[in-house]
Amino acid sequence: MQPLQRLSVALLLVAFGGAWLVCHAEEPSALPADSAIALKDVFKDHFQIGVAVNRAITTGRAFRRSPEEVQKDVALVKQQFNQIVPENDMKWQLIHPRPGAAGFEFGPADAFVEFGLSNRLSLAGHTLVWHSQTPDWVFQAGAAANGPRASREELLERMREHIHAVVGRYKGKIKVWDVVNEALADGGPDILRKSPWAEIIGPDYVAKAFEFAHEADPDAILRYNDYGLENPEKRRKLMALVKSLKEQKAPVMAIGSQAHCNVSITFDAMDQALTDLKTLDLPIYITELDVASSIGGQRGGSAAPGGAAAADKRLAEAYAGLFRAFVKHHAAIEAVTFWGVNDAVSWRAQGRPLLFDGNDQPKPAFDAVIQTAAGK
Ligand code: 9MR
Repeated sequence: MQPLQRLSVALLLVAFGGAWLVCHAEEPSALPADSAIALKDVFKDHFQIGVAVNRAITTGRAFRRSPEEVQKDVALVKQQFNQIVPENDMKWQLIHPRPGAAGFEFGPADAFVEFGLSNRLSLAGHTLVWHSQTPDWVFQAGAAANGPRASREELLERMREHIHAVVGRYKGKIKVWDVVNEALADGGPDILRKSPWAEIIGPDYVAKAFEFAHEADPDAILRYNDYGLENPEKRRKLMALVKSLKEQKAPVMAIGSQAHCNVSITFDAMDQALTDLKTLDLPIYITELDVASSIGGQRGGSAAPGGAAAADKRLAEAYAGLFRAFVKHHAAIEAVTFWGVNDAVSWRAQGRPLLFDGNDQPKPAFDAVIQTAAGK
């Protein structure tokens, strides 16, 4: 700044004096220290950068976080991301808890859509058909609490009604849907897991769900979404399922790879996964990215050895490997979506698996990810 400019800035400050200072002093610092750098900008030539948001963020109402924390989380979403997905609010149990047309609870899902549209964020819907978080009545004859199971025809009709109601409501607003979630079996020879969907309808339930979603919104991109695709055996099943869906002429239009990883993940593992998935010739979305850095189970586990700094370093290395692979294959990847905005709200908070800490400050893994955009 030239001396003359400096002088005029100083005069301006004196002129607006107290009011300026009070105004700014009262605003909580909502942005990370280096607020100039945003993931969505750094990767704008590669893919969208998304985040799963919870109800506190979309409604602004404090839930497990203080009002100030929620305000900071909202600011971080707007600053860093250009795509959102609801972490829970479109799951059957929450959006359609009771039978019949009057059994829907659209309020929180509407709030998600409104939040996204008013902040010009791309919207993904999650999820229409899943073995988990689906009320028992869905699988019962007459939607009764107990009694015999529904027939194939009855369950297909219930699935059709649900998909038409949910996808139809947000037609033209939600551009991409996780139509079927986690249908693949873990381990064993079976391709599909034994879920009530598969048991009652049969293996074509997956194709049917895609047909119904396509009827409800012919312009929506319809994803098949699953986890563990870094594992070659699970990936083989995914590829068999998608090939079979294509043979059935089901409108499967994209692959969702959740990518709930652990710190042992490497560039090579993700590179190989993406190389294989690309042979399906469908766009790939990384839908639920996080990297747990604690040891132990998925949700918890003991503290990482070597303390926080060592854990931060390992996490940064793991994320760098992943993003180097994403950048290498960026032409096939539409979006990379993190499963939560920060460590405090993550479903596996103890594993501190995200790029921002519980105060919404960027961790070393954030810097490592940013570096990869420039091919480092
Ligand atoms: O993060 C979600 C958590 O808050 C829910 O309790 C849980 C059950 O609905 O689902 C979590 O999200 C899951 C996602 O919907 C599907 N893939 C695995 C995710 C992590 O469990």
